[in-house]
Amino acid sequence: MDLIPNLVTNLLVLSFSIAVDSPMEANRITILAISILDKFQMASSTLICDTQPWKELEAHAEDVKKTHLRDLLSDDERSRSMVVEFDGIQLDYSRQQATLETREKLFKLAEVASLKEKINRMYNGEHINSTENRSVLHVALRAPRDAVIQNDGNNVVPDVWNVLDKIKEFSERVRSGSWVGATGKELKDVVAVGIGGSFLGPLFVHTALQTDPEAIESARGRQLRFLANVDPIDVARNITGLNPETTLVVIVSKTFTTAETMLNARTLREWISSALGSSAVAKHMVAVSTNLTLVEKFGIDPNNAFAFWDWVGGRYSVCSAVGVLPLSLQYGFSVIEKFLKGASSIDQHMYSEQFERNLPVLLGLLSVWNVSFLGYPARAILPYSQALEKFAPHIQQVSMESNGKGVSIDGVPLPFEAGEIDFGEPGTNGQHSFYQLIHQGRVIPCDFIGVVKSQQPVYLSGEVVSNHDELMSNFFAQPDALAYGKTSEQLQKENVPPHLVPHKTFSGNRPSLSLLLPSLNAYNIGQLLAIYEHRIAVEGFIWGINSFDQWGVELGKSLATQVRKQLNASRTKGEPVQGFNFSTTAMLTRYLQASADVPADLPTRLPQI
Ligand SMILES: *[C@@H]1O[C@H](CO)[C@@H](O)[C@H](O)[C@H]1NC(C)=O
Ligand SMILES: *[C@@H]1O[C@H](CO)[C@@H](O)[C@H](O)[C@H]1NC(C)=O
Ligand SMILES: *[C@@H]1O[C@H](CO)[C@@H](O)[C@H](O)[C@H]1NC(C)=O
Ligand SMILES: *[C@@H]1O[C@H](CO)[C@@H](O)[C@H](O)[C@H]1NC(C)=O
Ligand SMILES: *[C@@H]1O[C@H](CO)[C@@H](O)[C@H](O)[C@H]1NC(C)=O
Ligand SMILES: *[C@@H]1O[C@H](CO)[C@@H](O)[C@H](O)[C@H]1NC(C)=O
Ligand SMILES: CC(=O)N[C@H]1CO[C@H](CO)[C@@H](O)[C@@H]1O
Repeated sequence: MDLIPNLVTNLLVLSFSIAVDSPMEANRITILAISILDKFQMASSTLICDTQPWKELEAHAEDVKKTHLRDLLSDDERSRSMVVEFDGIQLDYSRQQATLETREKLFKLAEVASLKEKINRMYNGEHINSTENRSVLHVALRAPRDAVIQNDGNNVVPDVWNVLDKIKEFSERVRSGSWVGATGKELKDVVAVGIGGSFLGPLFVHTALQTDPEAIESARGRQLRFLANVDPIDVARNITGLNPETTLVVIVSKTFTTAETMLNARTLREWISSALGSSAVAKHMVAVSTNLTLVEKFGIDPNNAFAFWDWVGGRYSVCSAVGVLPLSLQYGFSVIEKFLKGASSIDQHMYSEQFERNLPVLLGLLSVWNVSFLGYPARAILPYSQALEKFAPHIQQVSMESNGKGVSIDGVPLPFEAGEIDFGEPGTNGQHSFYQLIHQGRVIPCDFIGVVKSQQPVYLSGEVVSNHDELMSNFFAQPDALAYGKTSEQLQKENVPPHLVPHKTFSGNRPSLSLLLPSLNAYNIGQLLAIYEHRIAVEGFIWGINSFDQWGVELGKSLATQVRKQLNASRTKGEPVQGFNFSTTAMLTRYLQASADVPADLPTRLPQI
């Protein structure tokens, strides 16, 4: 094992000894020695689970599992030190199955995982998306105008602001009615066509703003809709009631080749041109893409294409033109700028705050603790706000597509599970659905997200509390119900019939954390988004995986290509199904036979609803 380091040392000694007489050769030998050392370090790169802090945490978890949250929570000093506040947001993680010692050990793990260096490398534009040799700079998308963020030696912030300024100008023209449709009518309705990251993030923000008083005012008389799934039912549903004359379609696809998005785009192009003529397309369709050639070929004026960059991953793209364009058309740029500022505030906090007070870092480390040491694979995201209805579906993609990996960043198979299973529903709806399992079945750590001031306060005279206080009573009660549970002794004291005691017992000791936001305006929505984005990055940095690629989505796509070809060949030329295994062949054949009424020459037919 010492062979390589010895060789390197000898080479360096040699290079030193000849440095005066043959400086060129000496230089060459030094470079050789360094590159050998580099390769060696890569090959022997240790997995995080082989480090001492990881092993200590494993041993420590055995101790912590013996404690009950009831006892941990009786220590006020501990609880006090597990509340952190930043920029109006309060995080309480005292109901985590963790002691002060756990926290210290997690910080040690962060150190050996080089967490701080990895965060810095992300912000410094290094190519941390190594499988694709790209930097990961969604933080640049919301950086202030005068910030400097480098990618390959160029400051990208001016490029970001060029696009933001262009969006501001364009959205103002559409909203003021100076940009009109082909028949001279104002464009009041927007359909954003995109899938995955081009859909879930913008839908989350749109849904969250829909009931915010300032956003309501600025969106009066306007509609924003989304079209994601390639299922024709989605087209039918989402264009129902829209008039092409007053509709602007935004096509969102980085490469302008995403199969689902482009078929939906062609469908809406047909919907517009069959009503208004093909020359209407340039007035009614714009694009968010990096491929201007394909945009133009499609019939969209490349001047109406809004750029983003290869250092923006789809699931991290809501702060780029992907989200900012449709959302600004609906709510006006000034509202969306507040959203960007909220995210930027968390970006600066994540970058500069010490770990003890750093919300995303604490959240990320605690998630690793749960998943890797306590063995809880899932997480429930439970916002007590209907406006956050689409938050869990968005985080599902950010988290599961980022961290659902089987190998380390160096390609070594992981002997532990990375990633977590995210799901969730707003409370109190979730309470009437899956909370039973969380209270008495499996242990699923929960994120409770609450808001101090409702977007839509409602009071009824004569009621005990306001409607929002009623909602929040649940937000405060559930975490304690999970943590403390209810013992059989308590039930006996309450004279519960003995045969019901086991059914009414709650084991407790179920971890959760609580995040309390001051309100839910555009700024707070930006903060919440960035906290979760960074939390997920922290988890990936600790596990030592690449949280920024998504190779797992490729295989299904390429197999679908083969099926698509077969369907065309069978329908147009009657070719038998071949090249598939028995099961697929049988089902494809049945599908084709039972749908033989689909015309082979495909005359155009739009949804009829
Ligand atoms: C990665 O990208 C940089 C600059 O963008 C380039 O100089 C370098 O050669 C690339 N590395 C690989 C392995 O492709
Ligand atoms: C449109 O489609 C998506 C699913 O693809 C759905 O989530 C959304 O709510 C639909 N409706 C509107 C009005 O955008
Ligand atoms: C645009 O797409 C075409 C076809 O896929 C490709 O050949 C071309 O290189 C792309 N251009 C850019 C700038 O990505
Ligand atoms: C990383 O690179 C892959 C492949 O180019 C890309 O699809 C992904 O979006 C990148 N991720 C980020 C966060 O930039
Ligand atoms: C573990 O800890 C986090 C952060 O405290 C908590 O919110 C979450 O519910 C837990 N579970 C998982 C799997 O992350
Ligand atoms: C579908 O099949 C027809 C004839 O069988 C062929 O001409 C056409 O190119 C095929 N379409 C595609 C997109 O492969
Ligand atoms: C025996 C057989 O037909 N195997 C096929 C099963 O399906 C895979 C994936 O389509 C094919 O690659 C095999 O050839």
